Amino acid sequence: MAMVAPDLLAWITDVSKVTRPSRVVWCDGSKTEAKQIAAEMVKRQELIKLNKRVYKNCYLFRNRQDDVARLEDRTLICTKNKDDVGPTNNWMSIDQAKSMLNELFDGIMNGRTMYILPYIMGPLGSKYSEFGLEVTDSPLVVLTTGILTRMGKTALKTHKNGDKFVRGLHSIGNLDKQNRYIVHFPEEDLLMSVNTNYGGNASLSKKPHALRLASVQARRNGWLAEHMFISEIEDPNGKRVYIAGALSSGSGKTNLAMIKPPKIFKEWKVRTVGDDIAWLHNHEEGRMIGINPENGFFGVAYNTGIESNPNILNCIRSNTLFTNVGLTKEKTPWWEGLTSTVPKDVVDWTGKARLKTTCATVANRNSRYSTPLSQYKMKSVEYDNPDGVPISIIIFGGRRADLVPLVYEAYGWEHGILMGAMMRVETTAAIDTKMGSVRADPMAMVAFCGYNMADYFKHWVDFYKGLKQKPRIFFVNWFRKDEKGNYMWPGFSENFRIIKWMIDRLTNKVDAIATPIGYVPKLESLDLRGLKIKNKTIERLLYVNKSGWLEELKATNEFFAKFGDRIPKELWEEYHKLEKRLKD
Ligand code: SAT
Ligand code: MN
Repeated sequence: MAMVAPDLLAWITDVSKVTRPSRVVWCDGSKTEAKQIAAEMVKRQELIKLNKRVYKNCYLFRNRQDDVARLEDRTLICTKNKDDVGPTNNWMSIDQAKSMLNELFDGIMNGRTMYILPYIMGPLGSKYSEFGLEVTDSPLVVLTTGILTRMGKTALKTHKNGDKFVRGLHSIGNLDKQNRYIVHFPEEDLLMSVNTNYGGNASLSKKPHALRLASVQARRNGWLAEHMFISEIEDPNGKRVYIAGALSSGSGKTNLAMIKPPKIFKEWKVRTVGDDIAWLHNHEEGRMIGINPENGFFGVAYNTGIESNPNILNCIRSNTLFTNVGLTKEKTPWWEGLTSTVPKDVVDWTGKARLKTTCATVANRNSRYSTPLSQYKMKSVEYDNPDGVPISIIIFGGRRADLVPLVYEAYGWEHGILMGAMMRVETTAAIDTKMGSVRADPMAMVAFCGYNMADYFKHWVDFYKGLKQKPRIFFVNWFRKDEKGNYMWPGFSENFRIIKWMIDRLTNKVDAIATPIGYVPKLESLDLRGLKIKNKTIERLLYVNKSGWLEELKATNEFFAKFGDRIPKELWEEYHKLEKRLKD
């Protein structure tokens, strides 16, 4: 490839000396290139081409069975001072990590092709965007990065010799789980991942760059890198509001970003700017501005269907790469929720026939689709706007079977930040760990904040303080269950009613009730037309259980205690105010 800046070449030379690939390919990001790489994979039986009549230019990839989710205990952050990463991250000294990795990467690409992927996170020509270079021996990563980022020639041109850039080195290795590591060196913008091939572990532009490294840079430079979707809501008069929401992985963040309002709101439009990551800045005029650094969606396929996300179904009918879903006889992808009955003769995500399998589900619970944002019909045109969009509402939320109301609103921004910092949620299939246990996941960032979370909370406080127009902060929980274990709120499209309530709150159109934990909607202020739900159920969904919340505060106290005296005083003040309200 012509015109490669000397600093990029120098790094590639260094990396090649260690990994010793047999072939080096600079990726140009073209369709032809992706097709050719896919064709080679199909020939090697690493990839399955799907039925082109119904899934045009779509493929299925099966990850190895022990490599289908992020691996948190093998995710390391290496810094000079251990305290800088804090108790929620795994630290290793830079020297120890480098000597371990040098050994693991030694000759690792022997006999393989090394692909070089220049990419930018964020719209072309945006001052908020960042350039990175991932080196990988995984053709899967090439295809995924091609869909999820702006990758190739155009990206390469934006880099000038001497400018900072993020360096990512990845190898599938032999997928040895004992030696599987995802390692971050935030002080030198360096990422290394080995013996991995699953999405967030191997595609370094996504969580490793756009969140873990970016969060560190963001703190240094006065912005925020967040695990948030961004959506554009247009009311019947054409007025647009942008909301950003942090929900833990596997809690319906993508579905919420793409929500289709129920019939009675058909004059409202929801368009998507991003579904997973938001970079938030303080604009010169004091508004919060957000961009989506990505260029595609890496959504959970399992349980995605006409009810949970009707909008995405068309989008994933072309140019989409599926991972770990089932395969029908007609060579179409299948997962639970796509249709109501399991197709006869379907092969499960491990490649086995239904009758012979030991898998409980046809698709893996963390099966995914990678699909280009540009072809999503309900995208906001602003997703590609270098200036970003102004954010008016921040949402936090996660999966909780009890305690946390359907929605509540912060009394003020400091209180809102505490709400995010106190967030505790049930774990999901997105991480390689026990599902369903409750853990602290502040701002849905516990797995993605690249530095000490106490400092992160302080940074949130400082950032918000600097905003002249402060977005209001809300908390949602779509996942409350009754005694029988049934969901009490219908969720999906109906969640739009809650979004609408938030928007009405901005203009003080609707009333709320002050409770110890924040404002909850007055029953009459929720637009429930056309929804069959008992008032009693809504009341229960909005009920604030004081003793339960005092228990929750204890858990937060224990969590905060892990950070010693580093938790900012603003949060403690809010904490004590909340405690007092609960005890009164
Ligand atoms: O981390 S991934 O990007 O693979 C998916 C997620 O957990 O959000
Ligand atoms: Mn995510």
